[in-house]
This record gives sequence, C-alpha cells and structure tokens, in this order.
Amino acid sequence: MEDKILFEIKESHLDTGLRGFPVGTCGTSKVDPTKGLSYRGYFIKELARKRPIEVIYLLLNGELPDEEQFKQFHEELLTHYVDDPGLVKHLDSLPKNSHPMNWFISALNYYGMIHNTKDWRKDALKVIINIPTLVARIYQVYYGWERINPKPELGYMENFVHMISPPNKNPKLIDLMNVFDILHYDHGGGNLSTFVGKAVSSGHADMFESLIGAMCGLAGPLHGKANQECFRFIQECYDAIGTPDDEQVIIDYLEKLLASGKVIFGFGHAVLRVEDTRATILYELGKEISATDPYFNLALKIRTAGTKLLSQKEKISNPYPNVDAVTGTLLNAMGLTDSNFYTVLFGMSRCIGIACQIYHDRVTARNGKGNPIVRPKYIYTGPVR
Ligand code: NMX
Ligand code: MLT
Repeated sequence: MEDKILFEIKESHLDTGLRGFPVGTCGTSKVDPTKGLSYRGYFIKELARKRPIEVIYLLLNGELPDEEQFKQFHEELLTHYVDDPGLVKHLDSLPKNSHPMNWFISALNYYGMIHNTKDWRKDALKVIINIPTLVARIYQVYYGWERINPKPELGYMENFVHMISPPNKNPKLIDLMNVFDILHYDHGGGNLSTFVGKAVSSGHADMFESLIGAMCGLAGPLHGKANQECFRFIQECYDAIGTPDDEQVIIDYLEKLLASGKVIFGFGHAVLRVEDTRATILYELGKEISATDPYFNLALKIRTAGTKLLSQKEKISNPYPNVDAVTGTLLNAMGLTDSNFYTVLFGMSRCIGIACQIYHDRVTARNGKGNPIVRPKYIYTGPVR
C-alpha cells in the first residue's frame, strides 16, 4: 500500500504549536475549517438537541442507539454510579479561596484513587456516569449550597440540575445544560486538553490520571478558561458602554482593548475559519431562552462588531466567534452567575469525549495493540561543545 506524504515540515513550522501537523488518527470527531464540528460523521447541529446519553453512545460505539440500545446502555452506566460520601469530605478539606478548576482536578484525583479499575472501558463508563454528580458536589461544597442528594433516575443532566441550587435558578437551565453538555464533548484529537489526555494515557497512566493532565490543559485562558474570561470581558464591556445601537461604539471599545495588547476572548480559532457551529447553536438557543438578558444582547452585538474589527487585522487567521463567545452569558442568565465555575462545566463535558478517545486509543487502535507512547522530537537549539 502507498505510504502517502501527509505534511511537509519546514523550519518555520517549529514555532507554530504543532498547528496542523497530523500526529495520529481520531475516529470520534472531526473539525472541518469551514463546516465545523462533527461526531462520527454527524454534524453537531444534527446532534445538539438529542439526549446526552444518545450522543455519548454514538461517541463510544460509532452509531446512534435505538430505544432498546439506549435503555441497555443507560442501565449499564447506572451499574457504575457511585455517589461517594468520601468525595464530599475531601471537598470539605479544600481551600475555599482556590479556583474551582483546581477543585475539579483534585476531585478527579480523589475519585481515581478510590474508584479506578485500570480497565479502560469500565473507567470510561465510570467517568461518563459519575462526572455530573462529582461536579454538582463541587458546586454544593464550594458555594455552601444545600447538599441535595442525587436522583439519577431523573435523567443525565436532569440529575445534575436537580443537585445544584443557585439562588436564582432559571427553570430553563436544563435546556441549556443538555445542549451545552453535548457541544463540549469532543473537538478532534488535537485540541490542547484532548491531546494532553491522549498523550498521558499513551504512557499507560490510568484513565483518571490522563484526564487530570487533560484538565490542567483545559484550565488555560487561551483554551477552556476562555469561557470564564469571555464572560468577564462582556461584563466589563457592558459596564463601559452598555448595549449601544451604534456598532462603531463597540468597535472602538474593542479596538482599544486590542491596542492595549489584550485578547478578544471568544474569538479566533486554530482550525476553524468560519463562525464556530457550536457558537451558532448557542446564539440561537439564547434567543429562545434568554432573549431579554442584557449581557446576551451585548454578546449578540459583539458577534458582528467583533468579527468586523478582527477581519481587518491581517495577523488574525479567524475573526469569528468560537464556542466560548456566548456560553458565559447564557449560564449567567440561567442563574449560574459565578464565571469562575464555567471552565469546570466545560471540563465536565470534555472529560467524556476524552475518555471515549482514550478508550479507543488504548483498546481498539492498531488491532487492539493500542497506540504507542507519544514521543515527538524537539530540535535542540542549545550550545554544542
Ligand atoms: N484576540 C486578539 N488577538 C488574537 C485573537 C483574539 N481573539 N485571535 C488571534 N489573535 C492573535 C494571536 O494572539 C496571534 O498573535 P501573535 O502573532 O502576536 O502571537 C495572531 O493573532 C495569530 O493567531 P491565529 O493564528 O489567528 O490564532 P492561533 O491559532 O495562534 O490561536 C486562539 C487560536 C484560539 C488561541 C486565539 O484565537 C485566541 O487567543 N483567541 C482568544 C481566546 C479564546 O477565545 N480561546 C478559546 C478557544 C476555544 N476553546 O474553547 O478552547
Ligand atoms: C475546543 O473545543 O477544544 C476548542 O475549540 C479548541 C480547539 O479545538 O483547539
């Protein structure tokens, strides 16, 4: 069989953060620069309003389930469900003034110590079924909310929403969380958190250790924490200029931010060259569930003003909104007002996609042998003696 050349590496590629280098294969999802995200061949638009467990089944098994398969899968998942009281004790001991992402990473570490089986499939199922409860417990302890016990029989995100009790919880939070969860599962193999998770697992660290590495990657503001930073930037923008009818006012405000060396959070992407289809879905959902929210309305205005401004900046490869452009405004409008927590919600969902990819990397790749340990080369630039 022909061994095709996929990519030519030049010296100038060495400082691009591996941008576009093919480094392996990914069977669960694909990011096309102009068509956006698809899972197992289905565009995200076709999946966003399905039940989360259906989409997880698709990622893991390659096909959407029929009703019987759905039921069996859900029952199998529930056999791995554990609401561990030790977790709450562990959370109670964590410093309250630290970031919720640090709590999330610590909770994954605790959970892995106690519950990991070193069986890739079982551990993927454990992650899938337990992660919403784990995150809900973090919410409860971090904010001192009522420690409502789980009711997994309510449904996947339903149980999560049931367990959290922000003071002004909007009944439409469940509509948002169902879609939010599905949109954030997977984004190819090369996004930073997934890439790190896959790399860590290639050294045969266990599922939880691999996800901890991945979540440390997600915690950076240019990656997952952009959803927190983007909402803060929208709040600051609102405080400074409100929701002006004159688009130029927004453009001037953003221009000043850029000139002071700041990043316009929620815009740009390493792969996409159009508006992120996940953002498009969220803007549409926002019009249904939070049409009168002032921050959401400002985010809608920034959607066009930001794109106009960034399109004029030659160095920016993609001037369009990404998934983080609007998630914060919607979470805030539904009652989840502390943006410090937004990256944990991203992580709750992304761990599922990464767990599915790791399962395939370790168990089905190379006819069951698993992918080899990751070991790229960095070119030595130090002195020669
Ligand atoms: N605001 C200001 N500058 C930007 C932006 C932006 N939104 N996007 C790109 N640039 C700059 C970038 O910093 C780089 O500057 P320099 O050459 O001086 O280092 C230049 O434009 C070229 O970058 P690109 O090739 O367009 O983008 P790259 O692939 O390097 O980075 C991101 C992609 C997503 C890191 C970048 O667009 C960014 O920093 N965006 C804002 C943060 C954000 O929203 N991240 C979330 C991504 C999605 N996620 O959830 O992970
Ligand atoms: C993601 O969902 O991981 C982001 O869009 C970043 C990426 O794909 O590089």
